[in-house]
Amino acid sequence: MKKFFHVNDLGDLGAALEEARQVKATPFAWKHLGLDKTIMLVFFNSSLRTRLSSQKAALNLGMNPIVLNIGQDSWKLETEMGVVMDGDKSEHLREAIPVMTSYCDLIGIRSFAGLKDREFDYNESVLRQFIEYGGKPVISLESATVHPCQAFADLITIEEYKEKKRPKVVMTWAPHPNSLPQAVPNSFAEWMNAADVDFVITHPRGYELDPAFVGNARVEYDQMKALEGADFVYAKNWSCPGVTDPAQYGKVLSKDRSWTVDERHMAVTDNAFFMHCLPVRRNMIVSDAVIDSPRSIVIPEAANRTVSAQVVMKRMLESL
Ligand code: AN0
Ligand code: CP
Repeated sequence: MKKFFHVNDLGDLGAALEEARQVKATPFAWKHLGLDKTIMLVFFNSSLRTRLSSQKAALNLGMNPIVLNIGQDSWKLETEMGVVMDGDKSEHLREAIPVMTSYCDLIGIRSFAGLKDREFDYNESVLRQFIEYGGKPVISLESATVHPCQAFADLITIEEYKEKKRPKVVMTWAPHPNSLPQAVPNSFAEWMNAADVDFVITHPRGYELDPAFVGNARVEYDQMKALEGADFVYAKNWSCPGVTDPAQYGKVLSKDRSWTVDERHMAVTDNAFFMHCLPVRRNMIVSDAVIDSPRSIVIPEAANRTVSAQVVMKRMLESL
């Protein structure tokens, strides 16, 4: 495996889930694979889970992780081509990428959407440069449009907790004070469409996700109706994807707290499990009562981030 951005990169999803079960059961069984191998984890943005779970996954495989925080530990990097570099950016990705990849065997990148220029973000312009100029296998650790390590961990978690063969999974938009990327909901939709689940998306009008990710998923604008009979409630905020009006891209169109997932919402589900990728803002995205309830599985969900990252790194090491 040379890149990990989309669900298709894993090939057969059932086989990948079986591999995840094995990795979780015996995490140190492939330590030989990473001997004398190095993974570089490059962060343009903050992270708790991705940073730690990626390092842990690499260590489980016997690999050496090197973590770089761009702009804090390193020079600030320019990402756009053709600009006169007279601002605060000291170095261009064009040089920084091949330099970084000369020191490693695999590379993971966290580079959030800028949420200013839809075309730049939806072309995955930063990640593309890592592929073009890096020449090493690339993992998206949340890039402009996708967060595949999260979505894979989410699917692993749903497989572990499901009480029905084909559970109903509802992804609901929830309010947040800031403008957040669409990477998490995009990937979750992509992965749920590929999985054997009954998938429904609910959000206020104007928050329609890119059709490339929504696929044939059902979209229901009435949140309570969408949640009826749900087995899993997956809450997430995202900013306006700008599908119908690119001028609205990245805007916060609503802060309607009636969308905050609380006991009233959970009451219409089939005793659903509550999920969120974290970090989560309590009493904005979800009420204290729901996230603290026994049906909240946000912590095991986060723990599975090590498992998803390890499967991906294992496959990349196997194909070096
Ligand atoms: C980020 C986002 O919504 O994409 C990271 C989530 C994993 N969240 C925040 O910036 C709060
Ligand atoms: N869920 C997730 O990716 O968390 P971090 O932003 O803390 O890495």
